[in-house]
Parts: sequence; C-alpha cells; structure tokens
Amino acid sequence: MVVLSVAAAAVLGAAGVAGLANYPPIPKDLTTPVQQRLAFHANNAVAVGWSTYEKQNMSCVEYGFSATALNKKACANTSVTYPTSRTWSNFVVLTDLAAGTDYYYKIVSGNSSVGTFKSALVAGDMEPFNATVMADLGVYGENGYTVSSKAKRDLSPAVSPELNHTTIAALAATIDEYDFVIHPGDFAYADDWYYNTDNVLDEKNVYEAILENFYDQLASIAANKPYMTGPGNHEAVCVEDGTIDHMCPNGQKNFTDYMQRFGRAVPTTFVSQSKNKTAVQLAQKAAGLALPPMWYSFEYGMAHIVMFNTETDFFNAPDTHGSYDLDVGPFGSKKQQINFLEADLASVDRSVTPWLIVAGHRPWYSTGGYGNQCFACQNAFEEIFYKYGVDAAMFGHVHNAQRFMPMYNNKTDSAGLNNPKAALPLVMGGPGNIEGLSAIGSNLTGNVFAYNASQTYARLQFMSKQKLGVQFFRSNDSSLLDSSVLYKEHDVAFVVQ
Ligand SMILES: *[C@@H]1O[C@H](CO)[C@@H](O)[C@H](O)[C@H]1NC(C)=O
Ligand SMILES: *[C@@H]1O[C@H](CO)[C@@H](O)[C@H](O)[C@H]1NC(C)=O
Ligand SMILES: *[C@@H]1O[C@H](CO)[C@@H](O)[C@H](O)[C@H]1NC(C)=O
Ligand SMILES: *[C@@H]1O[C@H](CO)[C@@H](O)[C@H](O)[C@H]1NC(C)=O
Ligand SMILES: *[C@@H]1O[C@H](CO)[C@@H](O)[C@H](O)[C@H]1NC(C)=O
Ligand SMILES: *[C@@H]1O[C@H](CO)[C@@H](O)[C@H](O)[C@H]1NC(C)=O
Ligand SMILES: *[C@@H]1O[C@H](CO)[C@@H](O)[C@H](O)[C@H]1NC(C)=O
Ligand SMILES: *[C@@H]1O[C@H](CO)[C@@H](O)[C@H](O)[C@H]1NC(C)=O
Ligand SMILES: *[C@@H]1O[C@H](CO)[C@@H](O)[C@H](O)[C@H]1NC(C)=O
Ligand SMILES: *[C@@H]1O[C@H](CO)[C@@H](O)[C@H](O)[C@H]1NC(C)=O
Ligand SMILES: CC(=O)N[C@H]1CO[C@H](CO)[C@@H](O)[C@@H]1O
Repeated sequence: MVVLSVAAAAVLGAAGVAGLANYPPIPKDLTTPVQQRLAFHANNAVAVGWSTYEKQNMSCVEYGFSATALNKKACANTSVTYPTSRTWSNFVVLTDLAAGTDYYYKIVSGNSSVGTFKSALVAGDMEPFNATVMADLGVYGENGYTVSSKAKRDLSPAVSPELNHTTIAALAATIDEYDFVIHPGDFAYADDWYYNTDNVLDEKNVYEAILENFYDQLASIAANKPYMTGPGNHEAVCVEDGTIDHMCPNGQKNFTDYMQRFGRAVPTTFVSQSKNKTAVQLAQKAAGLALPPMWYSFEYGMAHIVMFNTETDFFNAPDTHGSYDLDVGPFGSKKQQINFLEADLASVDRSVTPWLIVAGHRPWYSTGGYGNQCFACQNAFEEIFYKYGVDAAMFGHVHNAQRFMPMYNNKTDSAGLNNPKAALPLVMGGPGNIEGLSAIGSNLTGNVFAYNASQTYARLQFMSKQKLGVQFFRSNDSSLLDSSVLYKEHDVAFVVQ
C-alpha cells in the first residue's frame, strides 16, 4: 500500500483538467456494446452484461444454436449508471439453455457482432473440464500499467488482447482450453490512479477511465467465457487509505462499480440436483442468504464452487473496520455470509458434485510479501471449510503464485495430496497489475511452490471424480511452471468432519 501525498489527497474527486484521463473514445453509435461480460446466472441460464454510452430503454440479446439462427430473444429494461460513470450497465438473462451447449448470441444494437459461449454442464455430469483462475489483474494502458512494475507505458488506451497485457494475451491464446474463469477480486486497480502523478488533478475521471479501459480489454475473454467474480480490496473505494476515503466522490465508494457491474449477473445459488430433500432445502436456504456478487455459489459438472468475501461481512473484516478500515459494507445482515456458507456447504452432495471449491480474495496461508496472511479471515472461514471438507481454496491478494500442501490450523495435513481432510490452499495473485509482483518472503510453512519472477495464471483441471489437476503457467509464453494432482476418495455424499 502506498501512502498518498497531501497533494493527492487534496484533489480526491477532482475533475476538470482537460485531457488528463485517457478515456477510450466514445463510439458514434451510442448503442454500441462495450465491456461485455458473461456469467453463469442459474442452472440453465447465462447472463450477458455490457455497458453503453447512453441509457438503453430496452436491452436485448438474440441467441440460438448457430450464428445465422439467433431465433430466441431476451430483454430487460434495467440500464443503470452511477454519479461518476460515463456508461450505463445493461444485463439480460438468457434462460432455458440446454446444458453444456455452444450458443451464439448478439447484443441487439446498431453496431454489434455475434459472439459465442458454452452453457454450464449440468451438475453431476462427470465430463472433464478446465477452469482458469486468477486474481489481481490490472489495466494496461496510459493511466494504468502492467508489464513492468510501476512503469508507465505509452500505448493507445484501446489495447487489444494480443498486445502487451501478457496475461490477457495468454488467456486469449488458450481460450479453447478452459470453460470459464474464476476471478476472486482486484480488477483494474482504478484506486491506484495516483501511482501516475500525471493523474492527480483529474482523479474522478482517471478512476473511471481506468475502469473503462480495463473492462474493454477484459471483454476479449469475458465476452466469450463466463467470468465469475468475487470482491477484492481494490474494488472498495476510490483510494485505499482509511483516513481519506470518505472524500471519495459519490459513485467511487462502497464497491459501487463492482456491485453494479456484476451484481445482477452472477447467481445466488444453483438449484440443488441432489435427491436428498434436506440438501435441496439447505440449498434453497443458501439461495436466500446469498448476496451476489459478494457471496454466492454455482455448479458446473462435477464441481460446486463457492465465491466468498474476505473484505466485509465477518468479525474484524479488513475493509469494514479491520486492518484496512475503508468504511465499506456491511452488505448483509449480521452473520449473513457465515450463515450462507453453513447452509451452502452443508447442501453439497458429493455424489452429484464431488469437488467442493471455494474462492476468496485474501489468503491466510501465504509465504509473505504484500498483504501477507489474513488471520481474521482464517478465524472466520477455516473451521467451516474444514467441517464440510472443502477440497481446494483459491486466493489472490499476494501478487505471485503459491501452492501449499493441504493445511488446517496452521499445519500441513499428513496425508498430503493423497486424500487429505484439509483444503489445498492456492494463491493465484500473479497475473500483473500496477503494484508489481510481490516478494515471496520467508514463511515457507507448508509451501511447496512459489514463483514471482514473471506474471502467472492458474488452471484447475477437473480430471475425474477423484483427480483434480492444478497448474500454474507463466503468462509471457504459457509455459508450465508447476503441476500437481490432488487425489480425493469422495466416497461420502455429505462430508461433516
Ligand atoms: C462500432 O463498434 C466498434 C467497436 O466494436 C467501434 O470501433 C466503432 O467505432 C463503432 N462504430 C460506430 C459507428 O459507433
Ligand atoms: C427512451 O425513452 C425516452 C423517454 O421515454 C425517450 O425520450 C427516448 O427517445 C428513448 N430512447 C430510445 C433510444 O428509444
Ligand atoms: C420494466 O419491465 C418491468 C417488467 O417487464 C415492468 O414491470 C416495468 O414497468 C418496466 N419499467 C419501465 C421503466 O419501463
Ligand atoms: C485442460 O488442461 C489440460 C492441462 O493443462 C490440457 O492438457 C487439456 O488440453 C485441457 N483441455 C482442453 C479441452 O483444452
Ligand atoms: C441428506 O443431506 C443431509 C445434509 O444436507 C445429510 O446430513 C444427510 O445425512 C443426508 N441423508 C442421506 C440419507 O444421505
Ligand atoms: C454499503 O452498501 C451496503 C449495501 O447497499 C449498505 O448496506 C452499507 O451500509 C453501505 N456502507 C456504507 C459505509 O455506506
Ligand atoms: C495461525 O497462526 C497465526 C499467526 O501465528 C495465529 O494468529 C492464528 O491464530 C493461528 N491459527 C490457528 C487456527 O491456529
Ligand atoms: C507462518 O505461517 C504459519 C501457517 O499459517 C503460521 O502458523 C505461522 O505463525 C507463520 N509464521 C510467521 C513467523 O509468520
Ligand atoms: C521475489 O521474491 C524474492 C524473495 O522474497 C525477492 O527477493 C524478489 O525481490 C521478488 N521479486 C519480485 C519481482 O518481486
Ligand atoms: C518470460 O519471463 C521469464 C522470466 O522473466 C524470462 O526468463 C523469459 O525469457 C520470458 N519469455 C519470453 C518469451 O519473453
Ligand atoms: C504491439 C506491441 O507493442 N508489442 C510489443 C509488446 O512488447 C514486446 C516486448 O516489450 C515488444 O517487442 C512488442 O513490440
């Protein structure tokens, strides 16, 4: 974290010095969709989200099984914006989709093209698949950065993916090798606008320009692959400094952009496919307690995946009044997130979805470096994850790649990767952002792999009911850095330990 200069603090919210913010150009046709993003929305539904530079009275998407037969149409009238934004956020839910099927879709506009996506495999389908996982991916471009730590690079802000954002380029190059993306927090790094001193006189616009550029860049992935998000500290406020964040302009506080962008797209929970009535009821209860995009769950073939929130909504939550104290949240009622996790995890029928995976932003197992270990998070979540036999827990926040042995109570599980009871912790925070990569540090308790020499992303390879591959890749050449396989018996339908 960087302490803001007095000068920077004095101009929070400042707007007016023409030309400092490198906004992308506004298209002539104001119905042009930008910043497209897909998400699994329910068992048989995918949400299509996008932004426009004018309010849409009606937002519609046509879809079908081929590019020339877009014979279904879904619409919504919920084009929304917030005070500092130039864009309106639109989203439409495509329902009644066949499972695991390739669809074509077109956002209805004077200026749009046909895209594709694959709907979710039905829960219980044991077909192997891959998911890409990473957190802490920042913008590339004039108001942002990425390739080398803190270096400002002067390219047009409309950077296409094959250019120099190495991780987005790698994900674009390997797009046929995974079905969806899991990104637990820290997008764009708009709140790091002041790293570039040129930005200081135009905070309000630069913050928004970074968001617009980042989500334009990300659309090369997110318009084609469901992009499942969780909150990170960099979504919280316009500046990550608990003493001055109250000066942020309205619209740049309390996760506003994140809530508006993803809140209506991601699901609450999926309807349970278990034959056990108690499990079905628990899943319904969890649906009522879910608060997307802060905490929710979804299912894909052999996996039940839970996105949880390490920023707000638990005792000593860092961004509320814990270590960061950013005056954000809470979003739910008292204990709502914890009660959601209890109900959701208890509902998971491993004979339907053998793999139970969780993803949150801050790790408690980490070798050190920036942000280090979140023990308030460990206190809030570890016990409940252990109780219900979570298989793997994915994190970011620390800007490098780390794999541990399965851990519980600060100790390695003696079974190692061979049917452990404890969850396998992974840190996937190395795809690149303005803050640069983090030092590996010196706490090697349980650590078996750590890499910070270059940008990275990870892949979960769901191989079978009993085998989960975990691979870390270097972004600049997609070379494999680390590969392991977690073996789990998965012979108990409802794990309680
Ligand atoms: C149409 O959209 C493309 C980007 O998809 C943009 O470059 C172009 O300017 C738009 N055209 C008009 C007329 O708005
Ligand atoms: C949207 O509705 C408003 C108010 O009814 C109307 O003035 C405007 O022309 C409409 N815009 C479009 C693009 O249809
Ligand atoms: C939006 O659509 C809903 C349901 O389709 C309808 O009840 C509502 O009146 C509409 N709102 C506006 C502002 O058109
Ligand atoms: C899934 O990932 C594995 C390991 O990285 C790779 O060998 C395989 O080709 C991927 N599957 C698909 C469908 O691309
Ligand atoms: C049904 O599910 C509940 C938890 O959801 C579990 O406690 C119970 O053992 C299950 N019953 C059977 C017969 O598996
Ligand atoms: C942030 O937003 C949530 C949800 O709207 C609200 O409950 C909470 O009070 C807000 N927190 C602050 C500090 O404004
Ligand atoms: C793990 O270690 C940390 C730091 O020493 C400590 O604060 C925490 O209570 C420990 N957690 C458990 C579950 O033992
Ligand atoms: C190192 O990490 C372990 C496991 O989380 C923790 O128990 C221990 O307290 C940490 N040690 C230091 C010196 O931070
Ligand atoms: C990587 O970690 C090592 C060990 O902690 C540290 O010395 C080095 O500076 C780090 N490199 C980067 C790029 O952060
Ligand atoms: C990728 O990064 C690594 C580590 O910095 C470097 O050794 C390697 O040469 C780079 N590869 C390419 C193709 O740039
Ligand atoms: C399009 C572009 O600017 N590509 C550059 C990406 O970065 C590499 C290494 O710095 C350059 O060689 C490319 O020209």
